[in-house]
Amino acid sequence: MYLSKLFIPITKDLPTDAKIKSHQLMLRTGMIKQSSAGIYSWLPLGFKVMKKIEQIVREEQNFIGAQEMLMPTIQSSEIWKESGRYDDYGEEMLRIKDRQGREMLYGPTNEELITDVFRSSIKSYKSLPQLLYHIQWKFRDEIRPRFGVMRCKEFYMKDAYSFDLTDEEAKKSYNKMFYSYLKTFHRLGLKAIPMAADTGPIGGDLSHEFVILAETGESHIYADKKIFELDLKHYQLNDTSLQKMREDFTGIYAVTDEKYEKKEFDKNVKKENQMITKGIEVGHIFYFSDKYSKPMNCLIDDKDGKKTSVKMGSYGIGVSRLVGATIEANYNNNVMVWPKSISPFDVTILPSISKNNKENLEKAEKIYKELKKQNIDVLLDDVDENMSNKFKKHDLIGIPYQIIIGSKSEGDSFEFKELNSKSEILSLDKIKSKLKT
Ligand code: P5A
Repeated sequence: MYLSKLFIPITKDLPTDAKIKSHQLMLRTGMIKQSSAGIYSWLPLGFKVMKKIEQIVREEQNFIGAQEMLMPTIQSSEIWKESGRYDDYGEEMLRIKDRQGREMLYGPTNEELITDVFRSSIKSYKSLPQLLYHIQWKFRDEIRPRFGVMRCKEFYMKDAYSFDLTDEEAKKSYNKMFYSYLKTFHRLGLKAIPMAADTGPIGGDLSHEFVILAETGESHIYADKKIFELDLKHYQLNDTSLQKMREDFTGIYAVTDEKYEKKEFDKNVKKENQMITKGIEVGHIFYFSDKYSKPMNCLIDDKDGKKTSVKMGSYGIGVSRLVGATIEANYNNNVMVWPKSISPFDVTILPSISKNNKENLEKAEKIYKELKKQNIDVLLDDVDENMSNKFKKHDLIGIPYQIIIGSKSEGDSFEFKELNSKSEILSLDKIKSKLKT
């Protein structure tokens, strides 16, 4: 893509209403555009990053055997009346009526809808376990939407639901998701800490939230640094190993302010390992057994032909929130660097261009074609402006590699820079192989 053709409305001014870095940057680089309070359009650059995140989430859900489907955004109030949550959910639920006067709502979450789908088709324990997920917009009429895409009214969520015969079996599904979440966040270049959590309006008595460290986070975190020494590589996708994984990760002290007690913290964590910081919740998993299946009469036959309520859990990742959260976790010294796995482009070419000299632009175009042939997603800055402005702009956009075509490039060698490190002069072949790894 040529920068001059890209729909990327970069603004020089600092948005006055944006309080945190990710919100400022997303507005300045034209990743999003607010449409009304807490509701955004996703412009090409922002949309590209979100889609990359979505794809990693999808691959890791598929890896543990979860099956993708798609449920609608608009739901009927009937099923929410059956579960008893229609009144409980309160003003966060956006309630609407269709032309027949039927009460509908824009789904804030899908426990009821998936239970309805499940009960109409699965009747026997023989079809269990099942893990289903979709990636879909949600709406919560947040009283104070803030921090851009981090807490908004309309947001994009991956939500998964597990169905098992017994509580014991259901915990195995819970462990699989726990593993999948850690792997997903790792691939996104994030250090996520699982923490025991309150269950709020979703319910149940077993729940973990996954929190990444960032000074601008909404939750305070008290944790043992040892949590970062654990390595997912030591666990495999089988029930025994995953149970051990959950015990290892949850055996290390890590709580948010809701559960923090100084005495406990001091007792459990050595002074030098104590970490007190802030974090952003990027995922949340729940086990609530028959909280929805019982009132909604979602029954299955067990081995003896006896009817029993299916045991369920639900598992959410804030896909749109992750775009902002990743910026918060990576922004440093006025420079943004996207993790390679989700960067909007793999590399950017920056030729020094002037009215009288188009040679560098021609070189850049040649390299552009070469890289494209290798399936490298490349952005060429063909805009006629001085290099210092170009660098400033690209510091905002945060593409991890730059090929700079100016006085230092000679023949087939070019200045190659990994953001936040020194540049080096490399041949195009070397550059290609660096970009491929
Ligand atoms: C789990 C899946 C649920 O809704 N039901 C289905 C359960 N959990 S949750 O914790 O309420 O939300 C899951 C994740 O969605 C993101 N999120 C938000 N993102 C942006 N704006 C919001 N207002 C918002 N609310 C929740 C979070 O990442 C959360 O972990």
